Amino acid sequence: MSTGLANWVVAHAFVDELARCGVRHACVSPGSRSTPLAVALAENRSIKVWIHPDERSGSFFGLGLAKASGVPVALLCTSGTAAANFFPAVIEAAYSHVPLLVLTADRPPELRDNGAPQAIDQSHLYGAHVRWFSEMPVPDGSPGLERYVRVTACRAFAAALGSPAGPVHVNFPFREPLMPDAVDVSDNVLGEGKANGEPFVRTTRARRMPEDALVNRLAAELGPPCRGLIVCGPQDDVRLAEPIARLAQRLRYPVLADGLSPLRTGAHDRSLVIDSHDAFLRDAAWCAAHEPEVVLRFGATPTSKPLVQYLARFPAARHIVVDEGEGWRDASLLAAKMVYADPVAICERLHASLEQRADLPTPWAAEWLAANARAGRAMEETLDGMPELFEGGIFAELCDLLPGGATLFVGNSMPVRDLDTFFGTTNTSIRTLCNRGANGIDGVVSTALGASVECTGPLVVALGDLSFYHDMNGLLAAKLYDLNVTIVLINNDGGGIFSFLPQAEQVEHFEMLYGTPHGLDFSDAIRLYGGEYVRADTVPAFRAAITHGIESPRLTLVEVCTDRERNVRLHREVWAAVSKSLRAGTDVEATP
Ligand SMILES: Cc1ncc(C[n+]2csc(CCOP(=O)(O)OP(=O)(O)O)c2C)c(N)n1
Ligand SMILES: [Mg+2]
Repeated sequence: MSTGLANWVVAHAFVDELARCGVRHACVSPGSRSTPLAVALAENRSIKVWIHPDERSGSFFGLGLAKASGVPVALLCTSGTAAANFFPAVIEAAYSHVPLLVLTADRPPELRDNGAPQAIDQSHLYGAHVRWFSEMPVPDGSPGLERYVRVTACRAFAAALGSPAGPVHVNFPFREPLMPDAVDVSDNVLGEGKANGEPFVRTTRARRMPEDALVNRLAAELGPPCRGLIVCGPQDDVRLAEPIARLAQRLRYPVLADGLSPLRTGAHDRSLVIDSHDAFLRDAAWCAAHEPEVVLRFGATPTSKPLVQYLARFPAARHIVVDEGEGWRDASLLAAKMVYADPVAICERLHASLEQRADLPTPWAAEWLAANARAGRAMEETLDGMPELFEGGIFAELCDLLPGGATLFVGNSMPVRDLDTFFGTTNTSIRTLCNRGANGIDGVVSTALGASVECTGPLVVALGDLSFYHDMNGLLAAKLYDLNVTIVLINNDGGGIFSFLPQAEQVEHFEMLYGTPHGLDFSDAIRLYGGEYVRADTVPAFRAAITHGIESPRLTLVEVCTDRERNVRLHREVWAAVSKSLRAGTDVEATP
C-alpha cells in the first residue's frame, strides 16, 4: 500500500469510528500535515465541519458545542504551535468536565527534534490536562493497523466521556505524500468497520447507583431535624433541578443555588431556593447567628465568595460532598464525606427513604427564606432608585427579559458574579452557562457561539470588554455560519473587578497595572464581522435592545458603557441596603 493510501485508510477509519460513536461536529483549523484527517472529516456525512483559522477560537467553539450538548466534539489542527493554541480550551474542558477529542497532526519520527519546519514536541503536549493521550503509529499499511485505529477511536471517545468527562489527545504522525493519487473504494480499502453501522467497540457506562447501606447512612445523618443546608454550585446537568428540589422539600433544607446551577430557573418547586445569599451572607452578624449543622453539596465550588467564606466559618458542620466524577471539589477543606455516586440517584433514593419531617416549619428554614426575601426586596428597591443602568441590574433585567428555552452565557470576572447576585429565580426555563473550570477571560465569545449551535432557543452572551477583546477573532464563526446570538458587552473600559480589591487603594500604579483602559470603539469590531451595533445606556433602551437582538436574525452587539469606580460604589450601596434590611424588624415574611 502506498504511503498516501495508508494515511487515507488511517484517517478515514478513525473518523468513521468517531461518527459511529456519535460525534456530530468537528472544528478544523487549516494546515497541510492534517490533510488526511481534514479530508476524512469533510467527506463524512454524519459530521459537520466548522472551519476556524484561529485554533484558539476554534477550540473554544468546540468546547461550547460539547458543553451545550454533552457529546464529544473533535478538534483538528496541523503540527507546531497550532496545537499549542488549543491549550486554553483543553484546560477549560479538563476542569469543567467537557468531552473533547483533540486530534493533532504531527511529523513522523525522522522529522522531529532535528530542525524540520513546524515541528515541536507534541507528545503529551497537554500534560495532565487530558484524560488520555495516544500516539498513533505512522501509517504504513501494515496488517492489523486499521483494526487498531478503529479501537483507538472508540477508546478515545469512551475516555472523553469518562467519569469525569474531559479532553483526550490523539497525536497523528503522517509521512509524505499525505494523500494517495486516487482512492479506488471498490478495492475495499476500508475493510474492518462493523457491517451494521455500530462502532467497533461500544462502551457502556452504568449510572453509579448508591448502595442501600450508603443511602441509609446518609439518611440517618440528614434526616433528624437539624440546621441543614443544600448547596448547589455550578452544574451543567439540568436533570438535577427536580430531584434536588424534592429532596430539599423532604428535608426542609434551604437550597443555596448558584447562578450557574439549574435550580434557579424552571418550573420545579423553588419554594426553598435561596438566590440572594451572595448579598446577605456579606453580613457578618447574620452569618454568626446562623450556624449550620449539616451541609450537603452538589456541583462545583460556588461562585459566591461570601457563601464560600460563610461555609468556611463552620468547619464543625458535617460537610457531605456528592460528586459523580470522583473529583475533589473542596477548596476550603471542609468535607467530612465524599460521596461518589450519581447525584440524581442519591437525591431520589434519599427522598424515598426519608420520612416527611412532621415537626415543621422549622425556624431555621423560615429564617433563611425571610432573609432571602428581605435581601431580594432591598436589591430590587436599590436598583429601581438608580438613575442609570447598573452592571448588576443587567442581570436582573435579563432574568425578566429572556424567554423560555433561552440560554444565558456569561463571561468570567464581574458578569458571572453579577449573575450570581442579581439574576434571581424565575419560573421561565433559562439555561445559564459559563467557562467556570479555569475562570479564564479567554475564549468566551467562541464558547458562546459554539454553544448557540446546540441550543434550541436564543442565546445571549454577557461579558466584559476585556473578555470581548480577548476573543474578537471568535466572531468570524458568527459571520461564516450565520450564527445569531446577542452579545451584551459591559464596557467599563478595562478590568472592573480589580476595583473591588484592596490593591485599588494600595497600589500606586493601579490604573496602569489593573485598570488597563484601552479606549476601543467596539462598534467597528462588530461591523467588521457583519453584526449590528446597538448602544444601551438606560433600562428602557436595554430592554428594547435585548428584545430586538433576540428577534433579529443577525448577530447583535448591545453595548452598555459603565464606569469602574462608580460601579464599585453602586455595588456597595446595594450591599449596605441588604444589610440594613436584615435588621429592619424581626417579622418573618416568608414561611416555608
Ligand atoms: C486568560 C485570563 N487572563 C487574565 C485573567 C485575569 N483577569 C481576571 S478578571 C480580568 C479583567 C476582566 O475584564 P473584563 O472582561 O472587562 O471584565 P470586568 O472585570 O470589567 O467585569 C482579568 C484580566 C483571567 N482570568 N484569564
Ligand atoms: Mg471591563
